[in-house]
Amino acid sequence: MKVFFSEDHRLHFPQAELSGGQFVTPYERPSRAEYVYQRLKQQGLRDIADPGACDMGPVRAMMDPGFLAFLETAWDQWKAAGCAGEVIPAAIPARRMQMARPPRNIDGLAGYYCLAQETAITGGTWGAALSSMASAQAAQRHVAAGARAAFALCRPPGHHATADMYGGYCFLNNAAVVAQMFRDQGAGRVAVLDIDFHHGNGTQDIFYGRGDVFFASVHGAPEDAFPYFLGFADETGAGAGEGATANYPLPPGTGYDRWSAALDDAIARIRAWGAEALVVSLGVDAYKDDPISFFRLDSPDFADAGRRIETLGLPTVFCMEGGYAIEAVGINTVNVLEGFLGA
Ligand code: OKP
Ligand code: ZN
Repeated sequence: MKVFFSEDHRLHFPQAELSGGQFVTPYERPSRAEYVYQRLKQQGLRDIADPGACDMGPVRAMMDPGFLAFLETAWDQWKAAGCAGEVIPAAIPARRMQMARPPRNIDGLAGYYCLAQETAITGGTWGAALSSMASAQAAQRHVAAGARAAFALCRPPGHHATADMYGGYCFLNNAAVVAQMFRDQGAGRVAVLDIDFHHGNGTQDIFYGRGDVFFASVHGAPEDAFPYFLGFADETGAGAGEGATANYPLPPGTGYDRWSAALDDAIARIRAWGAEALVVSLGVDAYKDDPISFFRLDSPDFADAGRRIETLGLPTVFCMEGGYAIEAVGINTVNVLEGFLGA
């Protein structure tokens, strides 16, 4: 399986994550990608290419222009305003406040485009987010050209980002753009299967009203887990998208039996729906030792999950999302790919 990976992910290395009322070293750190890269090579998945530049066409077509302009200039505006630290807004519009009036003030503007304040923007964030998107796009082009599957080693991840919000360590929604690229190239129906521990709220939001992209997510129940405010089982799509969203929220302590039953159901839904291409939001934070999650999957379970996903028989783009048990992230991610390959 061909892999796309950009060293430019290192441009995004914030020092601060708001956690438990303190600033801690971010869980989403560059070494995550390095461990996956090393494990790929160790396991013989050595066909690893730099993706080249991000194609801004599909990004601009899907995302809010004001949001993109904000991401690109946030650091410079923050510094120009005399702010000493990384970009972390203090205030976010909440119930009954104005949702359509982006402020001029950069602290206000950052809050306007932010969905979770743990995620800092730095001078390198925009470049890293573009490089992550470039890997996803290159993987999509590789599959569109005839490969059965490809792996985009995306960092930073993307599935929490909407068309107009960043947060949850995500800035640009790689998986959503890949799904849309398949549609633009002629696939009638595309599915996104999100197996990251966290609900893919951004991807769901982008496709919620559409009947051409199916979204399925197996994740920690929102009552107990980030992103808290989306990912309930009764969210099934709206309008033309009614029935094209499937959520499998699962409780603390969920092990592979229950998790894989949800995965099987999601796979059956995608099969029955008639998807022609598949995008997998591949997070491995369902792992038992993940420091910010509460499922109990073990490393061999990830290989079994990859095997089950393969049974769909679809052209498949894997986009890296989360996973924070640093060394195990490499093993578990590559296990999914190897399970898919039948290795
Ligand atoms: C991103 B992805 C830790 C709380 C972290 C944000 C989690 C973002 C997960 N103090 N909250 O889906 O893996
Ligand atoms: Zn996650």
